[in-house]
Amino acid sequence: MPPEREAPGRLARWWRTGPPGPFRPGFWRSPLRGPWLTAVFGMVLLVGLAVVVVTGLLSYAAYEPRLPGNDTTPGRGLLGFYLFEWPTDPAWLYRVTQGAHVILGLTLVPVLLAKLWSVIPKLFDWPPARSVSQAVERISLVLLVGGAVFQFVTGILNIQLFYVFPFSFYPAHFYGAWIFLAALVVHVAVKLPTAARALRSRGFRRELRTGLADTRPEPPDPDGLVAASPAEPTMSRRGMLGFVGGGSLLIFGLSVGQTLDGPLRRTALLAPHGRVYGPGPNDFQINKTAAGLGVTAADTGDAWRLTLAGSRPVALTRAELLAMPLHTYALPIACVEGWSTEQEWTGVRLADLARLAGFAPGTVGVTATSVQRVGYFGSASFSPRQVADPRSLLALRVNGADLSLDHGFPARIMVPNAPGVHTTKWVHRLDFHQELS
Ligand SMILES: Nc1nc2c(c(=O)[nH]1)N[C@H]1C(S)=C(S)[C@@H](COP(=O)(O)O)O[C@H]1N2
Ligand SMILES: [Mo]
Repeated sequence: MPPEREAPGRLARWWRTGPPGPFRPGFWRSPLRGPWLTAVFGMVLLVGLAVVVVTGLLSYAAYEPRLPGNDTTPGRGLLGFYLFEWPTDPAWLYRVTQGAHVILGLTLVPVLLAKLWSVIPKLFDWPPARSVSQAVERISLVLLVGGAVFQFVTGILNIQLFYVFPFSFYPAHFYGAWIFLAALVVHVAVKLPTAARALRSRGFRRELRTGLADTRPEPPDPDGLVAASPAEPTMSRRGMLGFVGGGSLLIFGLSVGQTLDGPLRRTALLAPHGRVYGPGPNDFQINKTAAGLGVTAADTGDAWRLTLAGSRPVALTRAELLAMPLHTYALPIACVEGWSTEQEWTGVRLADLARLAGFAPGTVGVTATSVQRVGYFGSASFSPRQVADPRSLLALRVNGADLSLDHGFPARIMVPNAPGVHTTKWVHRLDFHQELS
């Protein structure tokens, strides 16, 4: 036979059998893979990720992105449909929602990896598409898996303060969330019946009582998760669930301390924020030091004034501020990175400063600006409701001592339930204004 007639035949055969290795059905041999195991991991992820998604969307609302200068994702468009005025009560709410977002996200990493492991043969399905609907499903899985991996990787890099990605975290994590969420909704709608059937196919308790000797593969399934030629088990399903659950528990235990005050904070070995940061009352965590942001003694020394810009501009020295009525409240700093700490802040009410600038509290928002000249987060805007809350302070002291330079001396914003990023340090200017959106 002439070679030019033989070539298409070989190609056709190659196409039928697929490339060698992971594309061949016999390649994946774990006897534990199967729809039941995948469904168990899937259900844990579904519940956990629902909380991570909701707390993530709440975090965006907490940033009050409709106020001037606050939006880190200016092109949000319709994606801001759910925004609402972020409350000042309870003061600890963002501490809890953002702590849950980050710690639960970390805790789910082993489950996510196990879920991906359990379906990995599907990644090598051959031929690439048997029908149009199957092609669409596979493309949606690229968005689902890609979206999940992207969200976890950017989130974890951000909380580790590794800003190695060539884009800004906030818009990337925000848009990534919506792509992932859309793919997740489609995936759940398509797979829920299969997952429910799979979960009913074996008893969970019974599985927990089954040791290695009695571990058998699940019956062959139409999706081809179950190995065509399974190897001998080296681990029971119980062992697999214990391994993954134990990994999650370990990560939880090594990160939950970042939201606790007191000695247990040191158990947060996975968070780079549990260390000791300065003398006595000012000994609590600092991400950004004054030196790191180029804030000098000249910026914050005797020449420093607080300017109240408004209908009646006023400039105040720190001594004049200290002579005003001072109030003390225990308020948390709750960073988007998940760590938080409650301290006792003393300062002048933002409402009193609004009055001094000629405004009735409740009628004006405020933009606070730092002396800082480089880096992000040098200013933040607050709603009229936030300004009017009696616990909203321009803090001058913490835990009975003057603020240290690294904690924002001479003056720092503290607003109940505001995200940490808005507790602006080294404030030298407050612009009161009526704008709200
Ligand atoms: N001027 C200024 N204030 C700032 C920041 C900043 O970078 N510059 N960081 C904010 C962030 S992100 C948090 S979580 C809190 C606490 O950060 P710290 O640990 O650096 O004090 O301060 C906020 N205040
Ligand atoms: Mo932060």
